[in-house]
Amino acid sequence: MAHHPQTTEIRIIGPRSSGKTTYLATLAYFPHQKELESQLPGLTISYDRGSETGRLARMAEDIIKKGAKLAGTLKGDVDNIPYYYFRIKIPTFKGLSGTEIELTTRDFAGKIFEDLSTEHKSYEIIPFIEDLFVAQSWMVMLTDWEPGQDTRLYLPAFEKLSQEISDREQVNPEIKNLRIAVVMSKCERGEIWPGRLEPEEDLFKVRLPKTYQFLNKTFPPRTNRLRFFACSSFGVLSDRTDDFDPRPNRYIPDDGSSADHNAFLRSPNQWHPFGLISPIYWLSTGKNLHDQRL
Ligand SMILES: Nc1nc2c(ncn2[C@@H]2O[C@H](COP(=O)(O)OP(=O)(O)OP(=O)(O)O)[C@@H](O)[C@H]2O)c(=O)[nH]1
Ligand SMILES: [Mg+2]
Repeated sequence: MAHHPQTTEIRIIGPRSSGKTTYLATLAYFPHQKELESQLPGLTISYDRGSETGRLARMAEDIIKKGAKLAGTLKGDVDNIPYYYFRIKIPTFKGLSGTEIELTTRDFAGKIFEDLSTEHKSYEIIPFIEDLFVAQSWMVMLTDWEPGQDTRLYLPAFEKLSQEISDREQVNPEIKNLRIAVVMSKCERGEIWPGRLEPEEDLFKVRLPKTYQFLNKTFPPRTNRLRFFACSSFGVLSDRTDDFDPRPNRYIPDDGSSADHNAFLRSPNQWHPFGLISPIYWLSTGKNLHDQRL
């Protein structure tokens, strides 16, 4: 175990309803702590219960667990966006040395990511972009696989961000240390199952080809500046290998609303999220955690 915790500051951005707040609330509540404890003793997530992070955990308990969904995050003013602090301990396993991460995060409203791709909004988002560069790590959470989104929304937003990165690198070489985790959320969706997933090849390259090409060219894998991940805050109904029930742990209202944007947790007693910690681990250490549970 490392003696000095790694401190990592992350900004979470991504389009509306991509699952950012649900991700953080699930990370705070960590519903599968007990299951994981027996398999990975020493894995713990802690924070001050009385803080904003504690409020997140209570949102998971009072809203998500009861089969409702969180309200969309308001764009607000950059100074009013809360900071969430977590301490994540990861035990030594599978040849990876354990670590302790002191994590600071902020969750941006989806509207901000969407404004990145809109030229005439660029003035409004300057303070948010400034704040992105306060952190060394970004998590960009995406969810839509509709082909239109690839070129209409994601590509222009990433072009804008990478333009900002290269402009600022000229004057501040430290920005070369910035890492970006691009995370596909809600991956319990039937198209992919945990354990059969190579997010980069099976998901991003196929579903979001233009965005993928651009990112792969701008941040080539050898630079270790950008990686692709997949997660699900809801998970599937069972994650036991001897009783593999791959049904997504979600229900979709039958009012015709989009499955990608409007799902609820189905069975709170079988709540096994996956892929929540891997992007944080990589952002913090630059190394990959090859474990789908995490
Ligand atoms: N199927 C599924 N739905 C999810 C998952 N995580 C979140 N959702 C649903 O996605 C919708 C949006 O979730 P939010 O967490 O509010 O999304 P957000 O990115 O914070 O949205 P904004 O605050 O508007 O930017 C809600 O209906 C959630 O229940 C998941 O892992 N799987
Ligand atoms: Mg939100």
